Amino acid sequence: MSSPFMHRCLDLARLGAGYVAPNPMVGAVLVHEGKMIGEGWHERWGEAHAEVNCVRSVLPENQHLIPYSTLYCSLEPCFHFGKTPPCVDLILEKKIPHVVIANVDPNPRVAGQSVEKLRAAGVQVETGVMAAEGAWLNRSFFHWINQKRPYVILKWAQSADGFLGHLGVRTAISGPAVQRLVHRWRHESDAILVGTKTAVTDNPKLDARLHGGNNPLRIVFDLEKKISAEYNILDDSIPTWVFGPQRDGIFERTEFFPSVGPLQLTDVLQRLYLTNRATLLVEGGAYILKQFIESGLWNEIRQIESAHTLGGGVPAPALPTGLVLKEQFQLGSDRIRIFTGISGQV
Ligand code: AOF
Ligand code: ZN
Repeated sequence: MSSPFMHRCLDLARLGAGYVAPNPMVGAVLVHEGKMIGEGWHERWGEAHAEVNCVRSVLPENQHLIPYSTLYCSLEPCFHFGKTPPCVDLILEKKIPHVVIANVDPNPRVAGQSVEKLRAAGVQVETGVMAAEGAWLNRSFFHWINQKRPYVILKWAQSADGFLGHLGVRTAISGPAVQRLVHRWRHESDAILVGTKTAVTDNPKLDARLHGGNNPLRIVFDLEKKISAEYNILDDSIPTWVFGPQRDGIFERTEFFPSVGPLQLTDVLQRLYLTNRATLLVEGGAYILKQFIESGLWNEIRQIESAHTLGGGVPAPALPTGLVLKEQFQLGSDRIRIFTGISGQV
């Protein structure tokens, strides 16, 4: 069931992308007789929730309308005292008679209790309005809460003839518009991971400078100490985890995790989960992507395909079977396709 007001909530929610994780992105609007009199969203982790910002935005001359209005929220209002008081109590205090919700909050501290409390107080509550769109928007949060693991996005750019690049040489595949998009994806992720070869061949900074906003944690595998100190990833400018032996030198933001035995991707994911990181973006290269695909430890694939051919090089990973194409669009001469696994894996 589509609703223009819930649509607006979801658009507002999205403005929090990259700033609220591991919290969900949430938007709220207050509607009186078909007119919006307030709107707000959860803007930053630890700060006011969407409902609070929405109620605060109502102009003084409209405040008397609040007890006759409908509150649309993309997520069930919270029930708990977290960093802010419960939104459910704000709704009751403001005597809002009707609440429309996209998704019930899977957080065990909420989990339907606010819906019950509102109904018990005589508030009319509808749930499930644009629930699929809400669940897609907050797929990382839902996965992180329900599966106790970060949501893993595999990203790669390939030539029209299916190559990631020339062996051992930094190879430009996609155009400048895609580069900016990838920096947005980085900003929206909590961590980015690359393998040793990518760190050495491409020497990426793995920051979000072309977009701005937050830089995610950088993660690199360097089990055999092949990345020398001059590489960007070891510049200590951004929090970084290196899975490999400790290095000499003074590091303030770089942590080393010497591993005993072969590296377990599940250890990395567990460490991310425990440090409240809900989205991991894996940026290659071929070997690392294959490891994630073969172990089934992924949720989404973002494949960028250029219109140009390379004529040879490192082959792009084969797409797993049974994918669902969720979104596709063109940026310059590049095609972007976003897939999930057959179950949606959300
Ligand atoms: C809402 N409205 O806008 C959001 C909600 O640490 P806290 O206090 O910010 O609480 C975070 C939890 O609250 C989060 O895990 C999720 O269950 C819910 N998020 N709830 O009523 C909002 N962002
Ligand atoms: Zn709340």
